[in-house]
Amino acid sequence: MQLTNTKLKVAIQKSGRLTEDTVDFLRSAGLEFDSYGKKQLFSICRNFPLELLFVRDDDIIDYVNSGSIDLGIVGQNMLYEKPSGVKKLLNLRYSFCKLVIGIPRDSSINTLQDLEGKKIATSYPYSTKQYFRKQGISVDIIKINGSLEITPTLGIADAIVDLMSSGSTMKMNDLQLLEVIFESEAVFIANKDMMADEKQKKIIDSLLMRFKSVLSAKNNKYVMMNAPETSLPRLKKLAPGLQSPTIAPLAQAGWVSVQAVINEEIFWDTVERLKKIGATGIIVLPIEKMIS
Ligand code: PRT
Ligand code: ZN
Repeated sequence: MQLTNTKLKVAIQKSGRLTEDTVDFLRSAGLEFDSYGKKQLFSICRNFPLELLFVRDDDIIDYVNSGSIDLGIVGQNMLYEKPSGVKKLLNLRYSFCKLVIGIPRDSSINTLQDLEGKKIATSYPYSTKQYFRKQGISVDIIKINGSLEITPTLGIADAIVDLMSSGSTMKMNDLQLLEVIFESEAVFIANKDMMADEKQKKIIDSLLMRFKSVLSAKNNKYVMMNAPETSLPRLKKLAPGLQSPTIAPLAQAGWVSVQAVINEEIFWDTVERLKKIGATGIIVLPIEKMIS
């Protein structure tokens, strides 16, 4: 894209669980910027009108909401916890986690209703309050900033509401899952007034196009194979799995070469079906970008 005078600022987490995947994601979208050291607060994109600001994840929504930073990448959990006017532009398909209710394995609590009048430790007081209010269960919420998982053992709380990804922290602390409150992943957000300015909108649209092309590339594989000509009718029936296949004759009579894109979700299923109808020499390639 042509460099313009308009430059947008995007806030990303300085150092934490989102950082590495976010930097990788931005780089895979073709953005060139220097790696940053612990003390560095920002980095300027060399090939796109963008400035990256490295901040604590808790502050990203506030900065973007106030307009002091135009864009941000943050966990959706933060959007739920801090209701604001910021606009979610895109789910980024990494940093998956869930906000869950965890209870001690040996606890007498078996259902949500058993939590009535109980103490719940959490770093997500707003989401927790909303959830229990909706369920019509009254609980005592204790805001704790770290190491929630030890609060039941210390007798500070009867249950916790915390983020979980692999589940190993809960397991190691003899906690078990009672309920999932919501699911979360990294999201791309913008100040609500961003799209009103033509120049800014153009930059955001261009970024969104890059981001979407990275996401669809991740979601698809490119396959090449040889198949007997007689299998073509059945191969075409696989068409929903094979996006717009290219079919060309091979030098060997009665055989064709097929090239197609297969969606990751139905990849193995489709490959098995292809083998059943006689496809051989199946080669699978990753796709770097997919622009529609
Ligand atoms: O310093 P700063 O304030 O920027 O960072 P932070 O320490 O507050 O946040 P950080 O880096 O821990 O998390 C940033 C974001 O990563 C979160 O807002 C989520 O969107 C996302 N994320 C994804 C997670 C997890 N997975 C996660 N598992 N954030 C936290 N956890 C914690 C959870 O709280 C628990 O302590 O990891 C532990 C559980 O992990 P498992 O794998 O054992 O289940
Ligand atoms: Zn934080």
